Amino acid sequence: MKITLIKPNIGRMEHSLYVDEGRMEPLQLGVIAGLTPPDVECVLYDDRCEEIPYDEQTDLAAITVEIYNARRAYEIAAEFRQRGVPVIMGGFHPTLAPEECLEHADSIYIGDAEFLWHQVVDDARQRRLKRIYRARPGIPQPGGTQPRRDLFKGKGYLPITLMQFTRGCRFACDFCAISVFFNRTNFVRQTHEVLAEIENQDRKVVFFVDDNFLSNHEAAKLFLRELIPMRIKWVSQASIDMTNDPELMDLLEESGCLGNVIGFESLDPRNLKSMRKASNLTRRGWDRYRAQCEILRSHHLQNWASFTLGHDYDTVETIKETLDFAMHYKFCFAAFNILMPYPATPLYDRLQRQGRLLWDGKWWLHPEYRFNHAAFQPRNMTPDELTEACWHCRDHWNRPGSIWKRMWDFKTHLHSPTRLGVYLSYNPIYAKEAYKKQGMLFGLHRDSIDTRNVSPLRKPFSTHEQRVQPPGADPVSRATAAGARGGRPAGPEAARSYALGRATASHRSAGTTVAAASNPRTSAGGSTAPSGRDGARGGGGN
Ligand code: B12
Ligand code: SF4
Repeated sequence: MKITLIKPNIGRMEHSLYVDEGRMEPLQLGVIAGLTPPDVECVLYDDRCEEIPYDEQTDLAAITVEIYNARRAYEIAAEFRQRGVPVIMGGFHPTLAPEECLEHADSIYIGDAEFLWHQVVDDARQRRLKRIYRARPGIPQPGGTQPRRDLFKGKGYLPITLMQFTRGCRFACDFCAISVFFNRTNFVRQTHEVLAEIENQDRKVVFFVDDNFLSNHEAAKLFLRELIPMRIKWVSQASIDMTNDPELMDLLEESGCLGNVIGFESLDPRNLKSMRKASNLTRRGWDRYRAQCEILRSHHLQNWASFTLGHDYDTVETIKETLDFAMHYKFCFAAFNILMPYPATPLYDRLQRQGRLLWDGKWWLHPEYRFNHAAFQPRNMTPDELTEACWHCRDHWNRPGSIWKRMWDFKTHLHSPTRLGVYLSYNPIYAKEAYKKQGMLFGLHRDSIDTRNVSPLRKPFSTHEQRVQPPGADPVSRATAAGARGGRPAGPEAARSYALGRATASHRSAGTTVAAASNPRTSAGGSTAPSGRDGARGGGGN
């Protein structure tokens, strides 16, 4: 038997496939191949960098699906199914939006592959796949399953090994898909199994892709003590409450930690409270992360600050202040992400109840939705203003002058040649990808997914409305009133700008071009497509 493992791309530039030059190994597919009995042949195709040979013989296509690549995943599934190849989808999106995925696959897999994949393989051998496999989340790779890293060779991934120490997180931030998927639980691997996996690969730089590497401080300390003799350099993702624990901070430094993705999310404690970001609120009182940032710097950590922007107390001005904050602390990287409503999260449910979801409530399926555009009606600005404010931060952050200015920190980037190397090699890559990805469309074919029936949530309206009531007014009536008024007129120039997407320098400086309707099948209004670049990561995590 042969199984074809697929990692879908997010989408396309205006007229061609987007090739992610900062792509990393698709660890989940390596793990699934590692769980597959050796008599079954596994091949891996990564849509981010290569053509998928649909006509090659195979017995099962197994696709890993996240919300951002769902539309593309459905297109890929359709190709296989047309050729009679059964398709199974697994990952975050099938787990959090199973009914939608079932419309596009023969079978869906809920939860972690470790627990029922063997049954999928058996059923596939007998050509009796079930419609749904319901597995649980749990300790990753129990028994020391080794990912099939040989499948990653020759695909041009960044030279960094992806690995897991834990999965899940104990916190419950209201926008976070992790918290829902893992039900606020953090699952920790056996230390000796992780150490064996480090020994089994040949790189000295590891990215622990944990949702919150430091969710459990005591487990992390035990692991870090054992990690010190391995003499590797590593990065991960972790919550900022690490700075409350001096012993943990020392161990991070001693074990070779170069830095972590940290969810700062917001500089306004009212936002942090309303999103339930417990990890970021200290009893010491609010000092805009000053104490935490100094502790991080004193351990020479090169952090990747991640912000979610568009919370209810945010304004255009406070969003722009986030850029000043990030520049002040000279973070290694920063992601200025628009707050995104992911299905099954408390944030999504709240915005849905309040009638504030845009793009028919399913932005990830909408043929006109573009990467890094607002997908809900913010409280204190229009969706376009939110999109543009985030673009402003992202654009300024990724400019060469910014990279140059931020480099001058002797406690972090200039503390050692390795750190400077990381700073100088990865900043240009991420900046380039950020500019490329901004405003990208999802999927390759505009009409491949029929969105007429995917809108149980609300009638579409333009994303272009102006603020119509003062902050704090009922968002439902505000959004509806704004929708009824429609947006700025969309003329031929607007249509052209939209077709061009982001691309031009004048778009970058103007920040705004008028775009097409929120749903071309049902509306003729306009929306805004700012040009620009993307801030790499975020939308939940740590
Ligand atoms: C590392 C990581 C990244 C890396 C990239 C890694 C890579 N290889 O390319 C970076 C930092 C670049 C990144 C970027 C982004 N990421 Co990311 N990322 C992660 C993270 C933390 C870990 C992924 C991982 O490798 N995990 C280890 C593997 C083994 O676990 P897994 O993927 O969950 O797979 C297991 C199960 O889900 C299941 N499974 C998965 N697929 C399949 C398929 C089949 C057939 C079966 C049976 C089972 C199965 O079994 C696997 C083994 O247990 C996840 C969170 C998470 N826990 O997965 C977020 C996550 C996937 N990312 C997310 C997002 C939003 C993004 C960005 C869009 C952020 C942004 N705004 O730019 C970008 C773009 C992603 C893209 N598609 O290009 C979201 C997706 C939300 C959602 N609802 O789908 C997640 C869930 C984080 C979150 N907090 O919500 N990301
Ligand atoms: S955002 Fe981070 S800290 Fe909050 S629940 Fe998600 S992973 Fe945990």
